Amino acid sequence: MSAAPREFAGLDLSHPRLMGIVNVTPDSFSDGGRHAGAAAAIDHGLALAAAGAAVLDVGGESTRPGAEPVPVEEEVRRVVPVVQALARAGHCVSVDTRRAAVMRAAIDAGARIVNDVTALTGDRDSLDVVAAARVAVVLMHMQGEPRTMQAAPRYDDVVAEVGAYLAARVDACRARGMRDADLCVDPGIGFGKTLEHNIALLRGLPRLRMPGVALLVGVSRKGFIGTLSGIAEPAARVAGSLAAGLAAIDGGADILRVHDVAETRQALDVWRGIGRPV
Ligand code: HH2
Repeated sequence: MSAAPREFAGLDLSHPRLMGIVNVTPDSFSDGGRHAGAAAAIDHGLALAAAGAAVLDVGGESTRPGAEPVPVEEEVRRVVPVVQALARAGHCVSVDTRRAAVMRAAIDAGARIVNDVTALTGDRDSLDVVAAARVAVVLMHMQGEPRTMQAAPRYDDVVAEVGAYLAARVDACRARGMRDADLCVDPGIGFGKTLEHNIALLRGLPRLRMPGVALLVGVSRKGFIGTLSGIAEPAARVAGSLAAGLAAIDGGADILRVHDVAETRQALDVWRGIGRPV
């Protein structure tokens, strides 16, 4: 395994960090509903930061299997006020989007990281936007696209194929002058992957680490945890998410993307306290 990177987006990665998930809830038809959705998301983000999230990941479009795309203007309207308020409060904010226009608007509003489930391939302008703004990026692997990705995912060697894809995306960013300290890769657990693929990737994380580039993993409440535990309700998968998150940390993940920040913080503190090398 290669040496741990020292930083990502200005964050010290000498110990694992948490990215707290801030979903901007689909708003109602009225402006009042829209405002209420933003206010609730801001409050939630502030609570996650207080509970120990180093990054707040603001997203206005669901990428769950089967999800329909949201119009780009609507996505901008959802995320910008939330990014702005959380950045102004002094927090490190990432924007979870596949669209260059949303990236640009969120960066203008104070986002320091772009988190893209298409690794800057989903919009032909996204690499330009990120490289020109000199912000950091999370490059995630996905096979297919959210509407259909779980239909019949196929790989010959999932760890090798995901690793090669991520290495190529890192090279594309380096070729545009981006620094390794602003790059982070993510195997995209659940994005065009069967249970066996997800398990192979979690077991194969040490093979996905690249020197000087951070590694992020998102397992929180995902479907494979339901499959392994028999828990159908995503919000009831906290304990399973902690088990999977610790496995990811053991495999060399630097950052966990989680819904349940306080619970994950507690698990990591105990894990470190008993001397696991995190
Ligand atoms: N997973 C989701 C969304 N964005 N980004 C990264 N980098 N890694 C992930 O694993 C990842 C991600 C899952 O999205 P969704 O199912 O829409 O739900 P939520 O945003 O609540 O996690």
